[in-house]
Amino acid sequence: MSKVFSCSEVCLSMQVFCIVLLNLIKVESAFRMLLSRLTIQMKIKPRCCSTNARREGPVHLSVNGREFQRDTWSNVSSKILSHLGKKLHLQKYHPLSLIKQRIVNLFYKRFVGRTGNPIFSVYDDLEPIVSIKQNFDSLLIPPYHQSRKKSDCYYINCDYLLRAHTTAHQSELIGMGLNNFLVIGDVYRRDEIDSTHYPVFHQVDAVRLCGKHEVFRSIENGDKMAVFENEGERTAQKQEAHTLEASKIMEDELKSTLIVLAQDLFGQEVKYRWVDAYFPFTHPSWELEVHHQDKWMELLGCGIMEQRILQNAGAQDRIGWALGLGLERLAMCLYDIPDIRLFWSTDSGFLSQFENRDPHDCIKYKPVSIYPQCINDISFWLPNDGDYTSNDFYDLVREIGGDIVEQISLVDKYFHPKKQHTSHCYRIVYRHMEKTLTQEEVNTIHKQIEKAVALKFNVSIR
Ligand code: FA5
Ligand code: MG
Repeated sequence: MSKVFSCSEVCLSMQVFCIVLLNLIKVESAFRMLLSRLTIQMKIKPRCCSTNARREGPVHLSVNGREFQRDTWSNVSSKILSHLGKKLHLQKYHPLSLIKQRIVNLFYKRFVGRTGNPIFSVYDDLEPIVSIKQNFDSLLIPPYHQSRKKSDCYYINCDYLLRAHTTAHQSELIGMGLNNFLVIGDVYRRDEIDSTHYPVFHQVDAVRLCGKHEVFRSIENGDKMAVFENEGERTAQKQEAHTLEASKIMEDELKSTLIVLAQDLFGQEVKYRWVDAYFPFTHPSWELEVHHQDKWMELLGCGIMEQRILQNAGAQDRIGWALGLGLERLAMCLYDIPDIRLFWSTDSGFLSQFENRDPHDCIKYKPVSIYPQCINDISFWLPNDGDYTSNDFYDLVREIGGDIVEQISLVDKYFHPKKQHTSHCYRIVYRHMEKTLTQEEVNTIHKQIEKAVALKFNVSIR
């Protein structure tokens, strides 16, 4: 028997049906939306990364107080990152800082404005974290150039890396309107490991841009000459945009500056040679080599800046030269430092050899012993006669301690207002070149020094 529904029952069934249908439609549209979002996300690739470059999960990297997302390009280790804040070139009396000052002084002296003031400005504390654009694109380095490879650089992720050269800041500084500047800082490269290579080293870049009047300032009828030419040709000697005259004058200024620099550092008699080179950001390009200890050593790379870089940075009415040199190689030659790792040493036996020295002093590094240091302090009231100088004390210590005294420094001065007496505290660092000194051996010598001080200066040891 067929079931007959009442009118109210039919209405209720219809209502339930409609609600179920509506809910199904809602679920379906939500599902569609989710699907379309997923599709969009899958279609968008990260800006410069290869497919799947982003790693899954929120893995972050903290560098210099900034947070970066890790991806498959990230290859900086915590060991490399630990070098970031060291800034050896800014540490007073560090050998790299001494050489840096010498180079800066030369540029200050050689390039002065109408009023006699230096025209070069110095940027030695720019952040070493740079973008792909800064390190490569802005310098016209081709997309598949070897220097961009993950095997050659320290990448933070696919967008940022630790600068591989100080040239990374060139385009930005020109864009800010600068014409003459030096950039000095730490650079990071994955390279072989030996006594002359270290993954972190220091470079100086110099850039000089000149307008027409500066280029031809010392040429008769210079105002009739041109820096640029239309439909010019690129040859081994010049770029298509430049006249041969302008390019040659800039080349001459660049090369003569660098010869003066080489002579300032290595002496007037230094033997040097120019070697043709290639950089994507300069043309023509050269390397300067100097003859040192029977070997030719590459000191720097340089050239006439690619005009397209100047155009992109808004300095299209100027022509420029640029150079980049490594500070470690220079310092190793000048100071006879045998191993590049020594620059990172915090051993006072190394650092004290450069302390209180002038950038223009001739300093020759003496190898530090591999045996440990022993440190003892000595304090005494100074003699009342007023003739005493710390050097008197240093001589006496040298006389008694001989070569096992590696370093002496005045670590504390104290003036007693009632007694009107001054006291000095000196720290003596003992270290033998051929053996480990025992504390007992050091104490014996230290006692002899105390006795000699008391006797010679007629003072009492505190
Ligand atoms: C460059 O880094 C270019 N940016 C230089 C440049 C700037 C050229 C502006 C033209 C215009 P290069 O990789 O050759 O070039 O390095 C320049 C200098 O850094 C070298 O001449 C050398 O003195 C030093 N240098 C390079 N690699 C090392 C290293 N692994 N260890 C120590 N010093 C290095
Ligand atoms: Mg080179």
